[in-house]
Amino acid sequence: MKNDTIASQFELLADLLEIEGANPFRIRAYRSAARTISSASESLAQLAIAGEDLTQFAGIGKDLARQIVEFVQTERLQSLEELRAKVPPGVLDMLRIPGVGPRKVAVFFRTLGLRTLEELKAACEAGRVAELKGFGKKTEAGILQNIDQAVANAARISISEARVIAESVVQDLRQLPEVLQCEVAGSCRRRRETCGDLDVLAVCSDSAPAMDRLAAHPAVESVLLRGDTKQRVRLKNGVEMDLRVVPEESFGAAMQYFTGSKEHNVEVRARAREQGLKVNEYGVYRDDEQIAGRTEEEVYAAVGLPWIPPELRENRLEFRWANEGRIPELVTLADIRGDMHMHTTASDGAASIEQMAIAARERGLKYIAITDHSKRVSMANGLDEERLLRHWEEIRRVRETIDGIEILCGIECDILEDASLDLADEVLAEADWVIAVLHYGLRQPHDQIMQRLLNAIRSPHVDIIGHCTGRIIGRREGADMNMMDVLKAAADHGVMMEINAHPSRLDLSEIHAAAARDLGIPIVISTDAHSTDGFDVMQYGVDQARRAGLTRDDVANTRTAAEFRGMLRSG
Ligand code: DGT
Ligand code: CA
Ligand code: CA
Repeated sequence: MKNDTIASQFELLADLLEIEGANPFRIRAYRSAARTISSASESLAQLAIAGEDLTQFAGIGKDLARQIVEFVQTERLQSLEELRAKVPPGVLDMLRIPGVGPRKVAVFFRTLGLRTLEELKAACEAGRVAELKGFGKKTEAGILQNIDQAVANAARISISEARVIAESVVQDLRQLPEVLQCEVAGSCRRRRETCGDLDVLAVCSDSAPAMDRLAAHPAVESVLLRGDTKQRVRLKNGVEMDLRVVPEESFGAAMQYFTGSKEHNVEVRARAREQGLKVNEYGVYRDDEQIAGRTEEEVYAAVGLPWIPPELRENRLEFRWANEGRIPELVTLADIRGDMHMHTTASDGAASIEQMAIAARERGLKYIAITDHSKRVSMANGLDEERLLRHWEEIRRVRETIDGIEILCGIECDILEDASLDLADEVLAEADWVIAVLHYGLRQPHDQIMQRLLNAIRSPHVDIIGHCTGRIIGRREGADMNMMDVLKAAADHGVMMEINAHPSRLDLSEIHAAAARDLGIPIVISTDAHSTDGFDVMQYGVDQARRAGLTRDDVANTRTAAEFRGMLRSG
């Protein structure tokens, strides 16, 4: 269990307490514990399991230590369950509105008695929020403007959250002797950026134990519907999950059908029809005879198609590739050899250069770039020229002491609002690796954003543009840019493009990553790790690359360190 998972429980506890109107000291204690936990470099779960005294951490007293152990051992927190029972899930959804925190939500819930986003919207429209003490017309208008987005987001979760829950359910169900096969389907299997609900399929000798087991899973809040072959549950995070029990001879057909996408399935069915066949979730049929259905391969083969990786099933290019017999061999996590974007304690990371390098080596990486923030990002303790030069010296020192991994001296350099770079050219010229990024002024007009990106691309020191659009999925739109023009400039100047693997960014999108590949731009998949756990997100970046149809050759950090260095502009 990750520190962030534990920390998020205490953040949620603090939010719920604040909404409840609890003692501010208690709320602050939980928040500070959450911060301590998420920035700890050791695994709290491992310490808890080893029986270590957790009160050694600042801000963690006896009671909190006991709760951490409880959560690590049972995946539940009694205190959290009790609070959840008092606050309706729709009230927590209000926290997803930009600019609305627990203090405001407390007023909506306790003063106005609002229980859902819809009720809050109606209250704003009726002017009741503007009348509240400490609010006003401007706040009310802001909420109204953002609430529809929050309604849309409330219904979808990130791919990382989806995968953790879906895979835990599947592992759990597979333990039952009555469960013969069990897999995740739907958008989660296609690795979309977000999932609206989760779809799980199983073959069972008896479906009742599987349904009981799902109902008892720690992530499940309640059972919404239960039949002989289908159960729908509501999860604690607000999304729903379907468990479908299908006959063994239909498992492949059901996987194919429920993996989707709908658009992909429409085309599969059309192809089947052309051959006088019928496809549904039970199998492929000629007249009334089932000719395939047990495996997906069989289903695709029966309609004259090769098996298509789920990440490509969006009815974009996969059928054309299938016709031409060239479904790409997609890049895999095992192909990745380097990670070119990460932070240390020099800026806002939780681990030292050494700790990051060792953790990267443990994950099998052969090279990394340390890329702390530049000075504009003052709240992340960004580095000015002088500190950066000293930091690089430190990196070179560490380099001498660690075998088996190359460490490049890098920097994540802000592209300032006036389109200049945050650090002097002489210093950037000394770097092994410069990532240029937009952090501030993302809402500037189109022309200014383009000016900034194009200026950075023209700088001879910039190797790559990081998280190009600046979007935060579900929370913040990317900057207003013409991506094709950005990519063309990058191709002209030999600048690479990053797929930022963090599940809240996944920037480039799969569409933009495919466009970059078409222009011959080397793509680098990077974790942007802020701790040693941060390396774990590489898989999500690889999934995004797979959805773009990228092969190992398209991804620069699958190369050896020497090959990678040979691809840099500076040579
Ligand atoms: P989501 O849940 O919005 O993230 O996206 P999906 O793709 O998981 O969609 P979902 O859960 O509604 O359905 C799962 C799959 O089942 C979907 O990708 C294709 C298949 N499916 C569901 N309903 C239909 C339908 O009405 N027609 C067709 N052709 N396929 C469907
Ligand atoms: Ca789904
Ligand atoms: Ca579904």
